[in-house]
Amino acid sequence: MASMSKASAFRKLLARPKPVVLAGAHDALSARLIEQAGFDAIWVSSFGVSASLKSMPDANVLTMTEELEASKNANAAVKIPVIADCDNGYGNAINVIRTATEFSAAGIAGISIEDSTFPKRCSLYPGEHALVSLPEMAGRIRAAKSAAADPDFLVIARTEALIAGLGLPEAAARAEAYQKAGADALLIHSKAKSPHEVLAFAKQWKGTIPLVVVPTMFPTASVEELGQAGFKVIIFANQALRAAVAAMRSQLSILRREGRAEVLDGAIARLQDIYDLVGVPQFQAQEEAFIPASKEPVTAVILAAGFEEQLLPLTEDKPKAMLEIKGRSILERQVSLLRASGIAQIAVVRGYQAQAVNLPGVQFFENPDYRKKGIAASLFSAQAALKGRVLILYGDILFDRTILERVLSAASPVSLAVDRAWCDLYRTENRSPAGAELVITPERPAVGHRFLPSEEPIDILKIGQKLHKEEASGEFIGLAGFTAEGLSWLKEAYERGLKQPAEGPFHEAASFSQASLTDLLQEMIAQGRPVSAIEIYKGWLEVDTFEDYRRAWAKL
Ligand code: SPV
Ligand code: MG
Repeated sequence: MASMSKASAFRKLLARPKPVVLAGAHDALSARLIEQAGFDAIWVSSFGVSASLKSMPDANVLTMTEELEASKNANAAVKIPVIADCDNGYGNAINVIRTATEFSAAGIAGISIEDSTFPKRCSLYPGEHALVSLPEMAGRIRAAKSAAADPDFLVIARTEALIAGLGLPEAAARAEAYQKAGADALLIHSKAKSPHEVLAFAKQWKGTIPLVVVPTMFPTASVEELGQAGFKVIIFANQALRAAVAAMRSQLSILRREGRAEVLDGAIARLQDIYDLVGVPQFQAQEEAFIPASKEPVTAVILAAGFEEQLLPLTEDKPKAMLEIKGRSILERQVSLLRASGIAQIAVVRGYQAQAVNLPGVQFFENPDYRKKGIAASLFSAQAALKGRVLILYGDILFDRTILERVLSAASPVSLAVDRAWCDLYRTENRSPAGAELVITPERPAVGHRFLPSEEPIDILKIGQKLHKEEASGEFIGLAGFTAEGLSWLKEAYERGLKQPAEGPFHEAASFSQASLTDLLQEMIAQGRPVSAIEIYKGWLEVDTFEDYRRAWAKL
């Protein structure tokens, strides 16, 4: 069922026995406050919009479209009907046609059109107030009625006869003629200091359309009194704007004098009040409903402390991670790939030739004991970076971005990139790269030159460098993702290792201080923590030997 138009809603208000009470808004926020205060409808005041939008006089200086925009903003912010103050319709009857067409198409409940000449001056300003002739104004009213799309759209005819000093008889004659021309209501405006003029008008009024009044200059008149006198619609046109001006002025002067925002506490709206007013709770609910959860920031920890003899003399003055391949070091390539994948926080653990490891925007940690201590110790020298979601990578690997993306998007607490191509190498050539870190998964896939990785994470049953090769089913490439939970398990494994006797073996390591990352991972598995494999097939390189280095040059 189509919901009732705001024009019909306003007509329903008019059908109630009691007066319909409006307050003037100048924008969306003031309209919302008016609605919250319990007013029946909104008056979008030309006085208020001119003042707030442009800080300009209410004298037809603003355009129809500016008033329309303000009315649309107010209308969109409230459920109650909005009546727009359209001054004189912005010109003659032809202008009025466009005005009525636009405002009714925008869902505004009704407009007020007055009999002032164009350009007008605000009724309340001192000076002369000129009116168009009665027939011309009657033409404006007929024009407005002919143009409205919604048959319930209200055209309020406003006479300024009393404002112009033309007296009650002229006001009465005009009012009667405007009703005949089709007006849906009659606004009799007055700037007398008491309501006597409008009360006298109401008393003589024989018409059938509702009477409208704006008690600005005779503020003692109450809704009750005006209602009893026969007024059906009462508009408090500019009090909201004036309240805002008075509050802003006094609080700003205090703030300027005291120079500390706290002095206004209690006198100004709380932030939560503004959040509620503008719908922050709904906004949050919409975010949850419609925006996929934003990714938690990831910290990458690159382990680049170690020293390996086999690449000497290339690595005489720098660690492997700083080896250049076609103008950029491995580390530079890693960092730019990580950044391209949205990882801003990057930590590098350096040890061997630490002074040669330098890159802007990267946080450095040191493992000066790199000769005696293993990778686990290197990793935990970056303890301060081990927070939230963490990606750990060896400083001597280069890999395809899709591998990184798959590890980053994995939901499992611990996800290791595992290359199934190792199985092919071992089966066909019966060899395994020196120092390869192998894993055992429940199935040993029959791979070959065609391979489709599983989308599901696969349990790793065992990890290490000394696994039985017949049982191994892939190679850990040195890239691992941890959720905060996975990271807490890694820390637990490390803590347990620290507590064990210094001399005893720790999984494959001769002692805990020499433990590798695989030993920590094996400790986690032994404790029943799930460690998953993200299956890949090739797409990465390790620089461990001259042959690797030569291959890296050839491939990149
Ligand atoms: C307005 O609020 O813009 C009005 C009422 O038209 S008055 O300012 O009294 O003219
Ligand atoms: Mg006005």
